Amino acid sequence: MTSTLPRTLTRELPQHEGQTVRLQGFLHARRDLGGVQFLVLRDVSGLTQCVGSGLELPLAESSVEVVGRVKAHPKAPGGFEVQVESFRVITPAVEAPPVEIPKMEWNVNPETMLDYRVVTVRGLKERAALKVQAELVAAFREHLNTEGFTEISTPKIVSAGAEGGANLFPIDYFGAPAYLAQSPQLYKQIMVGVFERVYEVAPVYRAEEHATSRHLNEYLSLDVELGFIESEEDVMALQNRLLAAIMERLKERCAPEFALLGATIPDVPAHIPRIPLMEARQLVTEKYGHAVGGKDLDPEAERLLSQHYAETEGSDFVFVTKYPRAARPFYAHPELNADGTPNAELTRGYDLLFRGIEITSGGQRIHDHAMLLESIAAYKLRPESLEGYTEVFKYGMPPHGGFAIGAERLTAKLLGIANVRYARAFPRDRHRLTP
Ligand code: AMO
Repeated sequence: MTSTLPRTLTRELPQHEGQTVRLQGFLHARRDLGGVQFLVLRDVSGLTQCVGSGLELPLAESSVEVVGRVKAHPKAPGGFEVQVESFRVITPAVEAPPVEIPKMEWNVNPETMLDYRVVTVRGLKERAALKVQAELVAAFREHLNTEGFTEISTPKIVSAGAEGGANLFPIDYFGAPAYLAQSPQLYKQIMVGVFERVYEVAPVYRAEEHATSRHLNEYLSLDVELGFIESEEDVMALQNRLLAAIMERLKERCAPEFALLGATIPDVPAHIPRIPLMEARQLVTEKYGHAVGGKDLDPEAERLLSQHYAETEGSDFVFVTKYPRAARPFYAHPELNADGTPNAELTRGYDLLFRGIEITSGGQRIHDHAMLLESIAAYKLRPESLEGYTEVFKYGMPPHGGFAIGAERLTAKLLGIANVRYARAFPRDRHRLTP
C-alpha cells in the first residue's frame, strides 16, 4: 500500500536503499532519452534523480509525488536514484517558469533574477544563502540564551530617529508624523534596565538613496545590549565569543551550502585584533598609499585594513576602536582620559570589519543622565523628541553597551556573494518595492 508510506526526504534516501519510498517535491528538471525519462525532484533537503518511462510529465516547478525503489547510483546527485513505480502531479505549474531554475547562474542578469524572485529564490544557491542566514540567526539566539540574554521586541513605528542622519522613512500615523525604525537602539538600551542583557532580531529601515552593493533599505539587524560592563572591551569580548559560536554551528550544519557556493567558514581568533580608528587610517595611508577621506574609513580603506590583518595575523576580522565623536551618534560614551575625565574627541564606539567590509557598529553608551542631556544639546538634537528615552536615565541605568550586526552583510561576506540584495529573500532597494 504505497499511499500509506510516510514521506521520505532526499537526505534520508541512504537509509532506504532497496526499499520503496514516497517522495514529494518540485519538478526541478526533466529529460527524455529514447523512452527513458529522467526527472529531478527537488525537496527541502536536495535533489533526487528519478527514472521512469511512459510518464506524463508536467511543466517544470510543478509539485509532484514519486513512489519508487531506491537504488545506489554513483552518478546521481547524492549517490542514489529512485526507480519510479508511480508518479502523481500534486499541483501543476500552469506556465513554464520565466527562468530555468537549474540553469540559473548566480548574479547573471541580476535584475531579472530579482524581478522573478518568487521563483528564482527557489534556486539551490539562492536558497542556500537564505538557509545559512537562518542558521546564523538561530546560532545568534542560541548562544545569547546560554549567556543569559532575553529576547525583546521593540516598536518599528517610532516618533524619532535613533541614529541621527536624514535616512528616515516618514509615515503618516493617524495624521501624526512618524517614522519606520532605523534601529532598535534606544529601546534596547531602555530594556537593559529590565533584563540587563537583551537581544533583538528584526528588520530596520534606512532611507538610503544611493544604490551600492552593501546597502538595503530594509535589512535584518541582529541587536545586542548588555548592562553592568566595565567598558566596550566587555562588549567586544562578547561579540568575539558569539561569532565563534555562530561559525561553529555553521560548520556543523551548513557544510553543503558552503560547498555549493564555494565558500569557506572563517576561523574566529580567540582574540580578534583591535586597532584604534586613527591608527587604522594612518596604517592604510602609509602601507597602501590610500588617502582616507571623511572621518571614518571609506570602503577602500576597510578593504585594505582587512587585507592587512588577513596577511599579517591570518584574521578575517578586525575591530576598529575609539571612534571620534564626529563619526558617532549622540549616545556613544566618551573615551575616558587617564584622570577619568571624558575625552572631548574620542568615544568608546567601535566597528567590526569582516573580509573587507563593516558588519557591525557597537560600543559603550552614555548612562549618566546629565551627560546624556549635554550630548543631545551638543548634537543640536531636540531634547523633547527624545524624552521617552532620556527619562529612563533618571532611574539608575548601569554602564552598558552593545552592538548590531547587519545579517545580510555578514551572510554575503561569508558566502562570497557580491551584493547584499542576494542575502535577503525579497530585498528592498531604491527602485524595488515588489515582489
Ligand atoms: P549602524 O547604523 O552602523 O549601527 O548599523 C549596524 C550594522 O548594520 C548594517 N547596516 C546595513 N546593512 C544593510 N543595508 C544598510 N543600509 C545598512 N546600514 C547598516 C551594517 C552595520 O555595521 N545602533 C547602531 C548599532 C549599535 O551601536 O548597537 C547601528 O544601527 O552591518
